[in-house]
Amino acid sequence: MALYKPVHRQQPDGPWHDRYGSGDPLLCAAKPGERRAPAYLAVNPLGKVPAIRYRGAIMTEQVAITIHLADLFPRTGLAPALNDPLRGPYLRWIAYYGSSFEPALIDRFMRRDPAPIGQSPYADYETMLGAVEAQLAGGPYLFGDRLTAADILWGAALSWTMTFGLVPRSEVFERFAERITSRPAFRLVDAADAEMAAVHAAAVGEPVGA
Ligand SMILES: N[C@@H](CCC(=O)N[C@@H](CS)C(=O)NCC(=O)O)C(=O)O
Repeated sequence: MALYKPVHRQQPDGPWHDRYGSGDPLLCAAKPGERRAPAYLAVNPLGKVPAIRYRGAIMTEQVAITIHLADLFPRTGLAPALNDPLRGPYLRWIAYYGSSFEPALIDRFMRRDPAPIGQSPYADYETMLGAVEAQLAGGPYLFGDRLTAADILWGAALSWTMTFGLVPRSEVFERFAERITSRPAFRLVDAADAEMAAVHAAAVGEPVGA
């Protein structure tokens, strides 16, 4: 499986190539310039990350990628099965992320009013976020004790949007984001990101984060 993500560039011989174990090079779109270069626009014409290539098929859109990866690795238990009553709510909250939360977030970031309620995909910001908070209030996860890929998506998103002040640091959001981002698997990926960023920075002779 090839992964295209923000921090890194092509590293076919790097340790991650082996770790993903797919025989596919790990391709990365590290910098805005690289994301708009023809090679990456052939992957995603929007120049956006993430994207994956799995068995020759390119896939973009984080919501779809989340669903697909969780389904591909059933041993993780992160995806309710098709006949599980939780499957519908699970898909609902993953889709809500892309269809309601993100448009609202961008309007908030741009200090724009939402479209009139009948046209806005998310009604209004407070209502949109209030629904997320209500869903999380019972905890510890979106669906009580059951951890799913939807939690991973939301935990990461709430963590960074609170950091940027776009989502208020309510107790419910903070507790949930901390619960997700402190998971050993999450920490492992964070460490891997830092490791790849360092390798990338050394390869291009730039400071990390440049
Ligand atoms: N519609 C895409 C949007 C992804 C997106 O907004 N990606 C951002 C990072 S999270 C990006 O690539 N920004 C960098 C850029 O446009 O250069 C999805 O849902 O996956």
